[in-house]
Amino acid sequence: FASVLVLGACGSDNASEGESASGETIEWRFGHLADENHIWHKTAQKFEELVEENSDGQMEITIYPNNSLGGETDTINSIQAGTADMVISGETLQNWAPNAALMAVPYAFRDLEHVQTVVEGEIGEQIKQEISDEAGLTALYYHTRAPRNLTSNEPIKTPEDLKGFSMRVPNVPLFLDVWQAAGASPQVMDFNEVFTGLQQGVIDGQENPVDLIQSAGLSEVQDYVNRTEHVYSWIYILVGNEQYNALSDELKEVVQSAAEEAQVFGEELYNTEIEAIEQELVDSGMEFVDVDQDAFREAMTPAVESSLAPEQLELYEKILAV
Ligand code: CS2
Repeated sequence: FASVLVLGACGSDNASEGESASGETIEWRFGHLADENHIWHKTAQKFEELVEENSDGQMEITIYPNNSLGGETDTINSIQAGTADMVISGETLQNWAPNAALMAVPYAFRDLEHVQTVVEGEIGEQIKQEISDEAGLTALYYHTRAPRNLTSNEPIKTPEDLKGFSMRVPNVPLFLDVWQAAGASPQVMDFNEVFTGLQQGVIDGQENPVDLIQSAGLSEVQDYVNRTEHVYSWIYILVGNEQYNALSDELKEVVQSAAEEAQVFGEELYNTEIEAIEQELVDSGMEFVDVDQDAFREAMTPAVESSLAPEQLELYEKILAV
């Protein structure tokens, strides 16, 4: 009996399958806003599978799609409070780390190659560090994103068409500023409230990449995708600093290597899936409208420059110069 007690007491060398050194299974709750068919969810499942397998069950990750763990901002607050553990987030983090705004500045990034160069370089590292310092979240891997487009029930080709147009934006102060400057009436709303808002006519439109337009089933309540392509950006998969730092070095290594594999998995999934989504939206009744992108850029850029603080402007200039 004594030998069992001793073995049980030392834990780590003899933890039975599925227990960490402390003998407890570490459970992470991972919330995000996309649906189960989305690239982000499939990549999150890959990450989950790798962590659970390679930790010999010492860690369990439960993924909550469709904002079923709460909206993006609420989930960030829950992680900071310790009642959730992981989230997919990006420019919304500017509410804690101002320079996260640079992840999604209208018309700052030329294309996804430009995004990748920035996120993999010193600017990306600086933003990641600030998110850790100011929001208490550790970025594990990221997804580059298709461009954001404006959806509506009347074609919108220039900012002139935005008069009286009420639209939803995510909890991103910079987005409120630029869409107001362009002539729309933007309001903040959680992503999972957008469909109902459109269905009930509370809002006339919203803006998102085609994959999230599809994920939220917006073809049922929106007729047009106006190719503003106003934001190329990236988004992080994040865990709370405290949750991550509580791991043993061995489990940190398991999480890091799972994140590296998930990064590659997500990139491959994006490359194979994103092209088909536009046609799927057309097949479900949406019409893609070419717009005067220069007019939108000219309408939004002054608002970008007046909305950003000096340090953010410095990074903005650096991004433009990459
Ligand atoms: C989504 C989010 O809610 C939305 O519109 O596109 O991913 C959005 O980009 C968040 O603000 C990211 O932090």
